[in-house]
Amino acid sequence: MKHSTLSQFLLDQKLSNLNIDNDLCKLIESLAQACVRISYRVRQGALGGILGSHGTENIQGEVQQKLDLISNQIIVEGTQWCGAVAAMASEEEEQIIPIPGEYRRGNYLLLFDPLDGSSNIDVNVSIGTIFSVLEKKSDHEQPQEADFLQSGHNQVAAGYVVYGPQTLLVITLGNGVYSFTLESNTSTWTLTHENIQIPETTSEFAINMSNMRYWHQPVKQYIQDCLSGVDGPLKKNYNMRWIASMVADVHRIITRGGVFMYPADKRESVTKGKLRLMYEANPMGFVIEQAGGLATNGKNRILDISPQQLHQRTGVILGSKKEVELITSYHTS
Ligand code: AHM
Ligand code: MG
Repeated sequence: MKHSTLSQFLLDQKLSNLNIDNDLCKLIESLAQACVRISYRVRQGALGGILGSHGTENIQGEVQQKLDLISNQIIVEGTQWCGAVAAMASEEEEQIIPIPGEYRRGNYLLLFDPLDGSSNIDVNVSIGTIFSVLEKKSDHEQPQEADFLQSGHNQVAAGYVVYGPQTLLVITLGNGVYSFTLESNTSTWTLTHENIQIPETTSEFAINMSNMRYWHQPVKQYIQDCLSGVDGPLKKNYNMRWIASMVADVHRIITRGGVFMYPADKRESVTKGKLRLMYEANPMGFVIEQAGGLATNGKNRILDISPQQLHQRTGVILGSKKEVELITSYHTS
């Protein structure tokens, strides 16, 4: 494999794919650079005064951590000037974020969860940034919320950065999944994994088991059958992992297979799911499918859901193809 930098990789992609233009490359590069700065702030920890709650709530009514807001600001400031973005939307902001008048406005819509898994910041467990890029399809000079309400299959790029023992950027531009490792001394992203493929089968699931009493029957039954191991209908023993950082759980699945589930359940706040369609499910769904896996809400393909609201939630079941098909069969039988 050629250990190219992110810039070299994007140039190669542009030369071989007519759908990738200069503006998309500029957007990805400036976003990746912003994530270098987030990575630095994450690593400073208590020394940088970034731990703890900010004392405010986001549109979902969730408490915002200091690092949620710092990361949000770093991404907005790090990408708004690049000339490629029409407008942005963030999990942490109620309204869409316009591009200030002094900068050129491009044709791409950037959506992001600046710091996913933020309950893990203070306990020093892997966290991440998730992003999704759409094209503005309307003639609106100033993009509106409706411009963002496109199904996930329209994404032109998506991915995540995981701030873990290594800082990795995992990205798809619609032709496979690639991963870059950050060399922090030189702030360089170097291609380290290409054409990533998720194993089709698995015997590892990820779900927050403490919610079992709220689950609907298909999820309860599937997990019950997993727990029955070789003596049950699935005739194999399962292992379980739950990091409570979607980026870290998805990255494990990208690396060695598995399924990740955050289904809709009977809790009032989770009737439509917990995770956000536009900032979490769609970008992760795109990455997972591009790596040969599947992403559904139990019944429908995530990427085919037609969004009605910027901050809408969805159930999520994603990962190894055959296991997701199996879980889907529990929902349809
Ligand atoms: P966040 O965007 O507020 O950080 O919430 C999303 C996170 C996911 O990373 C993770 O899979 C899930 O919430 C964990 O939820 P729970 O604490 O209910 O297990
Ligand atoms: Mg999140």
